[in-house]
Amino acid sequence: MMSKMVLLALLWSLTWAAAAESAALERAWARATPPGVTTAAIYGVLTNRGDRDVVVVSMASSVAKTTMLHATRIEDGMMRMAHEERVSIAPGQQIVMQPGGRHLMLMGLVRPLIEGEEVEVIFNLESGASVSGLARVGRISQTGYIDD
Ligand SMILES: [Cu+2]
Repeated sequence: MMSKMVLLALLWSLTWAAAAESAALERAWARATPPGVTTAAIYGVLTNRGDRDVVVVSMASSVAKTTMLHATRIEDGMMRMAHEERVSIAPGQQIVMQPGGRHLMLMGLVRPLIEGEEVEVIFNLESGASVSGLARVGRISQTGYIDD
């Protein structure tokens, strides 16, 4: 009787986890960083695969003290970056992070990003769930995601 209840609880939690896991980070990449550089950007596509809005409220990465979403705008001919605190993605929609546009800004790198490695990024959602993904680190001169 007890084990049946535990099993039911486990099944319920698995179902809940599957329903919450409704977004995915794909084609994520970053450039390797030269020694001494303390900031980096991660690019990629975050897609809402679920049937309700996904609201991203914060990000984290083990390689940086601070990770946040930045938008890039041109103001008076100057490129400026603005922190986006809360981003809502409707079902089937995505946010595209690419050079010159939105990006994940890593500040206070705890170590350089090394070409060939993968860096984990975590998106914390308003629901309390989180989505993690891996960004491939390419050359310092890389301009986009490189397929296998
Ligand atoms: Cu930035």
